[in-house]
Order: sequence, then C-alpha cells, then structure tokens
Amino acid sequence: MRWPLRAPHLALFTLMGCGGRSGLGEVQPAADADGFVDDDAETYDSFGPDAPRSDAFADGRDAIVDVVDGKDTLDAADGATCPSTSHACGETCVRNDDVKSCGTSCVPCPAAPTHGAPTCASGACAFDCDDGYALVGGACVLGAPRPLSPLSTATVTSRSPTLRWRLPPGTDGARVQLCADRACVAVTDTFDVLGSSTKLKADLAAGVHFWRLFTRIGGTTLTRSSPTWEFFVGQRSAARDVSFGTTLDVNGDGLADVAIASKNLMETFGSSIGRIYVYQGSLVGLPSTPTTVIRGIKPAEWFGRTVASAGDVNGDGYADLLAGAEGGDRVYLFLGGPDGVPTTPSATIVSPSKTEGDFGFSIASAGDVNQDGYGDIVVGAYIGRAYVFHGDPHGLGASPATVLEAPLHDSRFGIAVSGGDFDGDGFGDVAVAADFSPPG
Ligand SMILES: [Ca+2]
Ligand SMILES: [Ca+2]
Ligand SMILES: [Ca+2]
Repeated sequence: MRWPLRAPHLALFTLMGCGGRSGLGEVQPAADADGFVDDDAETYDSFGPDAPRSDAFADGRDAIVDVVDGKDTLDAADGATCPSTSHACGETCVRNDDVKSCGTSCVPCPAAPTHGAPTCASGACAFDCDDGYALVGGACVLGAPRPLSPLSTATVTSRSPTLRWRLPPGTDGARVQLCADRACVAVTDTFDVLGSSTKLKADLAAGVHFWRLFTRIGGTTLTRSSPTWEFFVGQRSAARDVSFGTTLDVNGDGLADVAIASKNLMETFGSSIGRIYVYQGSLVGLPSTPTTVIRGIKPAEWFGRTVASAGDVNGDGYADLLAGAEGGDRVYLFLGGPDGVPTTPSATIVSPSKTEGDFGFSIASAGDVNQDGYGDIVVGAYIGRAYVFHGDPHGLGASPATVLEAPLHDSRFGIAVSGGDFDGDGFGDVAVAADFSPPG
C-alpha cells in the first residue's frame, strides 16, 4: 500500500519530535497503531506516534540506545546490527563501498600506483587511473584523450559537428579518426588537431558515424586509442551546433536496438516478475525473437514498469539500458557492450528516500548535465521528487547529484521526466512533469 501524503506528515512529525526527547524509555507497540508505516519501528513517546528519533547510527531505524555508554553507537550489548550496506568496525557502522572500509574490512585499501587512486568495487579494493592515464601492466601510463561530446549515441544538429575531448596532462593535441564502423576497419578520415576540440570542415553523410582519438605530444602520435564513440547525423544542419538524445544501440554497431518491457508476468500465484526483451537491429531490421531476455530481479517490484536508454553513462561508447522497478523503489542499470546488455544488472540504484515510494516511476537520459563526457540520468519518484544521477567510468553514482523538489506539494511531480539540451548550450537539461493541481 502506498501513502502519497506521508512525506509532508513525516516532516511535521520530525519537527514535533525535536527537543524534549530523553532517548530512553522507548515503547514499541505490537502493531502499527497509526497506520503510518515508516522507519522508526512504530515507536510511541510523549510527542505522539512515529516521531523519528535521531539516527546517528545511520541504520535507517530509530536510535538504538547503547546500554553501555548511552549513545547511539553499536556494540554487542545492544544486540544491534549494521544495515546491509555497511559493517561494524568497533562501535561504528562503516560503509562496505568506502575505500577506507571496503567489503568487510576495517582497514583502508592499499595505496594506488602513481597517477591512480584506490577504489572499492563490489566489496573489493582496486584502483582507477587518473583521467588521461590508462592501466597497463599494473601501472598508470599516459593514455588517449577522453571524448566529451557529442555523447556517444547522441544525434548531432550540424552535419559538420564539433567534436570535443579532454587531453591527458602534458599533451598538446589529438589525432582524430572518423570511421564507418566501430572497429575502425573502414577509416573515413584522419586528421591532427592542436588542442581539445575541432569543428569538422565538411558535411558528413546522414546516418551513423564513429570516431576515436589518439594522443599527440610535440608532433608525435601515441598508439593507444580512446574508446570509439558514435553519433548520428541528420539530413540538414540546424542553426546551433549541438547534440541531443540517445539512440538505444546496446551493442554499438550503429544499428538501433529496441527494448520492450512486460512488468507483470505471473509465475506463481501471488508473485510476478517482469521481463525486458531486447531486440538488436540488423541490416534487415529487427529479429522476430528477442536477442536478450532480462528477467526481473525480485518478485512484485514491477520490474520493467519503465525502460529507457540511459545514453552512454560510462563513456565506453555503448548505449546503456535503464529499467525502473518502482514497486521496489529501484532502478537497474545494464551496461551495453559488444554483445549487447547483460542479463544481470551492472548496478542497482536504490531510492535515496526511506519514506517516499514510487522511485523509478519515470526514467530518462538527461544528456550530459555537467559536460564531463559521461551521460547522466533523471529518475522521477512521482510523489514529489526527481533525482539526477551522474554517470562515471563505472556506471552511475549511487547517490543523486541533484534532488529536484516539487515546486507545488501533492502535484504528482515526477510522474514523467525527460532530458535534452533545451537551450543549446551543450549542457543537458531535464524536464519534470507534475500532472495534478492541488486544491488552492
Ligand atoms: Ca545495435
Ligand atoms: Ca556505456
Ligand atoms: Ca555527466
């Protein structure tokens, strides 16, 4: 059951709950006496039902008062456990994905090599090379320029588009290759550019084009190439030379692919698990049977309630796929690659709010809102918020970069979201719909 109005109520109770609380004497009724299901375990106190307590323990529940020192910290005497995304180090819950406490560790990840930084991915320490450096034999060496725009799988508005990239430190230019195919077996043009952008001199033919970059230093060209990106050219040039949108090309062959969702496929009585069917395009069109079938992750979470191209969020040149599961307040990311999308998610984004529902009711590519060369997305939560998540080399950030609050309460803000570069300045923009006008 959903409670569209509970966020404002919770805010009110939060204010009421401040001050006066002793932090002791918690009484937990056996049932949910007020029907207000939230995260504070239905506690009662002198301020009325369900006032959340301070949660220094960050366990998503009310404070567990420490019987040893009286503070909201963890020890065995409390019988407390850390939430699933963290683990205990002493009396503190620390995040499983933090480089200072990666996985189940209580010691920091080892230092990265020169020009690198430690990371924690899937509970294991690793490291990333700095921008402009590539991992070779365990070391971070000078790499290729990193393409920035037009984002891979976007459509350009000019038939002679401007290409932009970021140069590795200490380098002065790039060799640009335009290709007819992703592997650049058929190179259609090669030229050298001093600096980090160029506007093509001649109009390109309508259709898909691929491009990649090599670093140049003082007239010497290095051999390492950037990822190959693709963009689509229309029949005519517009007045502004920008790009927009994303074509769902999950296997990066320049041919558009199609994803179709079925959110309520009943398997056993009382449960349903959605499916997403991906059909990869070919020169003769779409196949009659799906290339990939992605089965929902959990029952009854409405996996596939929404499905969309994310654009290329990790900058590898392949379009990535988003699936919303608003019943479970989750959005799943499937990273594209040479074989298309995997059948298990590359990343899961959980609603940043513990009290709101319907996260993932709407999803869309946002273009590149911060112009860092990684596609960004917008997720609507329908009861008053939309969230922008930034792309990064691994996919998407786990926390929203921007939270958009409803200008009007109870207006169903977030029921639909869209992205694009509406003013043509190169930065992605988002639009969030609210389809209901509250009385007054
Ligand atoms: Ca394709
Ligand atoms: Ca990608
Ligand atoms: Ca971005």
